[in-house]
Order: sequence, then structure tokens, then C-alpha cells
Amino acid sequence: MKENIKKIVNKYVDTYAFVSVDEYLKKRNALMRNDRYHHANIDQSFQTIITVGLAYPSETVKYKGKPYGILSRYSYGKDYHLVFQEKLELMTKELKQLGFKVKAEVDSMTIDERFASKLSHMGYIGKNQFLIHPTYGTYLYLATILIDEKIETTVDDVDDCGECTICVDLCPTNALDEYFHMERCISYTTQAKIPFTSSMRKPLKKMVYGCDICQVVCPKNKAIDFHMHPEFEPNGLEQINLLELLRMTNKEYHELYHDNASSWKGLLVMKRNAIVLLANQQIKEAIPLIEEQIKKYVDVPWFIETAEASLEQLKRVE
Ligand code: B12
Ligand code: SF4
Ligand code: SF4
Repeated sequence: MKENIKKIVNKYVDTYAFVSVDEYLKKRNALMRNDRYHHANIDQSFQTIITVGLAYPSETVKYKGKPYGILSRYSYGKDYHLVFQEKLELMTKELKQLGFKVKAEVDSMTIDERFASKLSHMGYIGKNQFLIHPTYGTYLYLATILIDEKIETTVDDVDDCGECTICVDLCPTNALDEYFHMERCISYTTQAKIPFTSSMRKPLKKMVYGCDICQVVCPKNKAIDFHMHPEFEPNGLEQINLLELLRMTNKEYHELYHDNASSWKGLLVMKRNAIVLLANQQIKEAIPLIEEQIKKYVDVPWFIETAEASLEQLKRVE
């Protein structure tokens, strides 16, 4: 039966591995962390988690210069949730035809995907917090498939970071010091509806959403650049004129970005980030546009606070 399951999964994803639900629950709950996966709860009838991965390219677009902002590499092209979802549906259908009960998810609300992938020996969790795969490095989207079949697993040796601390040393906000400080991570702040302090604004120079530094600097990613899925290639939306972004309406933004992974928090978050970048890029031409946005979103405190601070900064530029 394992061979039949492997044959199906292998058709749709670039890598996969297995871990028993029992082992996952025991080890995840033993972490004793106060997070949403602690005391993880999975339907008793499921016996195995199939961890699956889709590789995406590491190559980034050439920066056009000011007044542009770039998206993080993982959000180039079509939203990986949509790409994965289609494949998960096809796999689920075929596995169900074999008589299994199946539940497949990407960015699962029930399963900590990196932890499950690590336990399945798909790779190891690096100091940059990524699941690092021996072939695809960190450039791998993850998902999981629960199945009501016990599948024996073979354990391969996995790698580790050793003495390397490059990502920890080069993270611009010290988010990787000792443990992962989510609230310092640029990937988190550029998605969060919170006001930015000056130390949060300062490192935002050309990335308008997310951050790739701890992937780019990682030696485990050396020479890794797989172009296996055309959906994850640049489509022109990954580099944004920040002045145009400020002029955009919700409707215009949605039409352009509805199937891009960066759009899930909405236009206002992107506008807040754009304003911070425009101030750091010293684009004085943005002043009237920022003033207009402040008037328009006067009822949104996290937006106004950040926009006003950036405006002041920009007005001080000689
Ligand atoms: C919420 C979330 C975020 C949040 C918070 C991240 C966080 N706390 O981990 C934010 C917005 C910051 C974020 C950022 C990014 N994310 Co994210 N994110 C998630 C999501 C939806 C849940 C993660 C989560 O809450 N994990 C649980 C918390 C408690 O984990 P944790 O605090 O990191 O602790 C883990 C480790 O530190 C380790 N650990 C800690 N203590 C101990 C102790 C022991 C003894 C052991 C053994 C292990 C261990 O194990 C813990 C469990 O995994 C997952 C999808 C999913 N469902 O898993 C994607 C996911 C992790 N993200 C992903 C990506 C791509 C990113 C970004 C690269 C996006 C970007 N470029 O901007 C950045 C990377 C930042 C970074 N350096 O990690 C990918 C990672 C792929 C990979 N190969 O690893 C995932 C898996 C999405 C996917 N489906 O592909 N993310
Ligand atoms: S994504 Fe950027 S800010 Fe977040 S941990 Fe990595 S280097 Fe630091
Ligand atoms: S940069 Fe070094 S320490 Fe960080 S994840 Fe890569 S190998 Fe590990």
C-alpha cells in the first residue's frame, strides 16, 4: 500500500516524507510552548502525516531603484496556497479512490508544518527557523496530508547548522538572537496591523513586504535555484512603484493582486509599508500623497501613527 501512496504523491510534489501522528503529537506537545499548536489535536482515526514540499526559485528580480519596492521571493507569481491547493485536491481525490480517509492542508491551522516536516526527516530546522531540505534548501513551500493508514518510515541522517551563525548575525532586527522573536521579524511587522516604531521603520529600504535575508545568506542555499513550476516565476507584480501604490484604490489593488500571496492583509498594510519605504528612500515628491492618505484613513490609528512619523521624517530631508 505504501508504494501506491508514494506513486500518487510523487506525481504532484517535489519531495515528501512520512511521520506518525502519534510521534508528532507526543513531540509537539512536549515542546510545552504557549502557542496555537500546543496540545495539538488531530482526529484519532488519522495515523500518518505525509509532509509534502514544492520547490520555488531563489532567483530574484533586478531592483529598478527608487521609488520601487519589492516583494519577498516567496510571494512572486501565483499565491503558493492556490498552487498547492489544486495539487492537494487532486492527490486527495486519488487517495480517496484507494479507500483512505484523507485531510490535506497548506498553512494548516492544525499542524505545525515545519515541525512535522522535521520529524518526518524531510530536512532539519535551521537557526533561521526554516525547514532546510538537502536538495531544495529553504526554498520549499510546505503542506501536509493526514491519512488513516500506518506507514513505516525509514530514517535518513539529517544535517544541522553546526557552528554557523551567519543568519543570526546578519538579521537586521536581531530577530534570531537565542530564539525566534516574531515581533522583531520584518516578515511579521510588514504584515501586522500595528504602528511602527522608528527601529521597525529603519531597516525597510527596498522590500515592501516580507524579508529574504536569512535565506539569501544561508550557505545551505548555495547554488540552489530550481525553476520547476512556472507559477512561481516573476509576473511583473513583484516590483511595485510605491507612488502608484499610494494612488491605488482597493478595487484596482484587488484586481491586480488577488492571487498574490502578499495581498491577504489588504491594501492598507501595503500602503503603510510603502510610506515607510518612501520616507527612507527620501522621495519628497511623496509628501502630498502621504498627506492625502492620512486624511483618508484618519480612523485607523496604526496606519496614521506610522504615516505621520514617516511624513515628519520626510519633511526633515534637505
Ligand atoms: C505564522 C507563520 C509565520 C509568522 C510567524 C512565524 C513563526 N512563529 O514561526 C511570520 C509572519 C513571522 C512568518 C514569517 C515567515 N514565514 Co511563515 N509561517 C507561519 C505559519 C502559518 C505558522 C508558523 C507557526 O506558528 N509555527 C509555530 C511556532 C510556535 O513555531 P516557532 O515559534 O518557530 O517554533 C518552532 C521552531 O523554533 C522549533 N523549536 C522551537 N523550540 C524548540 C525546541 C525543541 C526541543 C525542538 C526540537 C524544536 C524547537 O520548533 C518549533 C515548532 O516548529 C507556517 C505554516 C504552518 N502552518 O506551519 C508558515 C511558514 C513557517 N512560513 C513560511 C515562510 C516561507 C515564511 C517567510 C520566509 C516569509 C517571508 N519571506 O517573509 C518568513 C520567514 C521568517 C523566518 N525566519 O522564519 C514557510 C516556511 C517554509 C520552510 N521551508 O521552512 C511556512 C511553512 C509556510 C508554508 N506552508 O510553506 N511566518
Ligand atoms: S526574515 Fe528577515 S527579519 Fe525575519 S528573521 Fe529572517 S532576516 Fe530576520
Ligand atoms: S545561515 Fe548558517 S546558521 Fe543560519 S540557517 Fe543557514 S546554516 Fe544555519
